[in-house]
Amino acid sequence: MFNKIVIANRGEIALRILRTCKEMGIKTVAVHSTADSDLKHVRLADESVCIGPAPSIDSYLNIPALISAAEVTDAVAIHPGYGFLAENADFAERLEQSGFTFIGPRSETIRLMGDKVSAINAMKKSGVPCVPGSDGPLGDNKDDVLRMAKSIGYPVIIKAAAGGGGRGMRVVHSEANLLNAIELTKGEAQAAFGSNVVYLEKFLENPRHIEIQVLADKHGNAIYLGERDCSMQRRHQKIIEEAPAPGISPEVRNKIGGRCAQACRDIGYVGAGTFEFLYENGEFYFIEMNTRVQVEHPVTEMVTGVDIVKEQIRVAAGEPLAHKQEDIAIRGHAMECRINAEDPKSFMPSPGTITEFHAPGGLGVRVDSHIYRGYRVPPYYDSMIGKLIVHGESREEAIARMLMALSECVIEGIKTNIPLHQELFNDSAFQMGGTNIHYLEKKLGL
Ligand code: MV4
Repeated sequence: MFNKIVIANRGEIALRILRTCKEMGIKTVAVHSTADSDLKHVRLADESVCIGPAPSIDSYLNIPALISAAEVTDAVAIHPGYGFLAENADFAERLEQSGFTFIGPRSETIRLMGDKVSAINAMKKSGVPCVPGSDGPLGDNKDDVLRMAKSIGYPVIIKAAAGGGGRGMRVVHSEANLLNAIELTKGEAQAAFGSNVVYLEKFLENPRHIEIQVLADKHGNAIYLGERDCSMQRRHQKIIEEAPAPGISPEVRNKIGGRCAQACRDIGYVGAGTFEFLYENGEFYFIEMNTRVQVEHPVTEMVTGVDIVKEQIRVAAGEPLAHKQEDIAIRGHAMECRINAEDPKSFMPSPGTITEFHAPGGLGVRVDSHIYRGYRVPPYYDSMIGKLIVHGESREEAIARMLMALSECVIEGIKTNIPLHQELFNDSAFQMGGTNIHYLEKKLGL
C-alpha cells in the first residue's frame, strides 16, 4: 500500500480523502493556496505545503507546484478529488511519467472519455445503450447532415465533443435552424475548448438524470454499485441526489449496471467511475462518463456500505477490489443535500466568516463538511461548504430524517441554501419521487 499520499484538492472532499487515508494508515500531505491555510484537513494532515496564491489557476491547477509538493514530501501518489485536475489527462500522464501514481484511471482512459464522441463510440461497442445520434463528428456535407437530422427527428441537440457537463450544447427544433446552429456551436466550441468538433443527438425533452457508479481494478474485475438519481438541479448544478433512483427495479438496475461493468472490463477501466444516463419512458441513454469520484458518492456509500475512496486508493495501488458483485446489496434509501454558501433566493455566493455552527446528528445522519465556527469561506472557489447525507430504511424515512437534520443545522454569519432544501423536502412532487431535470428550474420560475 502507499506510504504517503498528496491530497490535491480543498474543502470537504480533501477532508473526506484524508479521513480514509488515516483509517488505512497512509500518511497525508495537504496542499493548499494562501487563501486556504485554515482548512480543516490542512490542520489534520501529517504535512502541508502551500502551493500558490488564491486563484486556482496558480495553485490547485498548478501542475509543476503539485509535482514539486509530492517530490519534497516523498509522497508516492496523488488523489485529485473532483473538479480541478481530476479529469485532466495531461496531469495524469505527467504523474505517470514522473513515477507518481495518479489515483484514478490511466491517462489514456481519461482522454478517451474526455472526448464525448470517442466515449460514446466505446460504450456503444460494449452494448451500453446510447441516444440515437450522428455516430461520430458532423462532417462538412450539408445535405448529409440535414438528411441525418431528419431521420433522427426533431428536436435534436448539437454538442461539442470536448464539452460535457452542460457546456457547449444547443437545441434545434426545426430543420430551418440546423445549419446555422451547427456553425454557432462550432465557433463557441473552438473558442471554449480549442476544438470545433461537434456531434448530434436526438433531444430528449423530459428526462431524468440517473447515473451508475462503478469500481474496477487492474486485474480485470469490475462491479457496479447501483444508481443515483441526480435530476434535482439548476443550471447544471446538482443540488439533491439520492440512491436508489425512485422506480428502478432490481432487474432494471442489474441489467444496466451489468452493461456498465462489462464496458469497464472492455476498456481496461481502473478506479471509480460514473456512467451518466438520461432516463425517459423506461429507457436508459448513455451521455457521458465521469472518471473521478463524484460529489454525490456518499449516497451510494450509505446504501451499499462500500467506501468508494478506499477502493480508489486500493485499486490504484494494484490491489484487487475488496467486494464481489454478489456481495453488493442496496439497503434502504439515502439522500444528499449540497449546502452552499449562497442566497437561497438569488443564488448569489455568500462568502464570509461562519460565526456559529451546530451540525445535525442522530441515527442515519452524515455530515461531510470542513466548516467550523470561525471558519472564513473564501470568495475564490465553489460555494459548496458541505453535504448533509441521510440514510433510512425507506425513502419516506430518509425524507423525514433530512427534514429533521435540516432543522437542527445552524450556520450563522453567511447565507446558505438550507431554506431552499427545506422547501424542496416539503414539496409534494419531490416527495412522490421521479421528478425530471427541469422540475427545479420550473418551480423557481426560471
Ligand atoms: C441532453 C439532454 C437532452 N437530450 N442530451 C446537459 C449536461 C450534459 N451532461 C448533457 N446534458 C443534456 N444532454 C440529449 N440528447 C439534456 C441535457 C440536460 C441535462 C442533463 C442532465 C442534467 C441536467 C440537464 C439540464 C439541462 C439539459
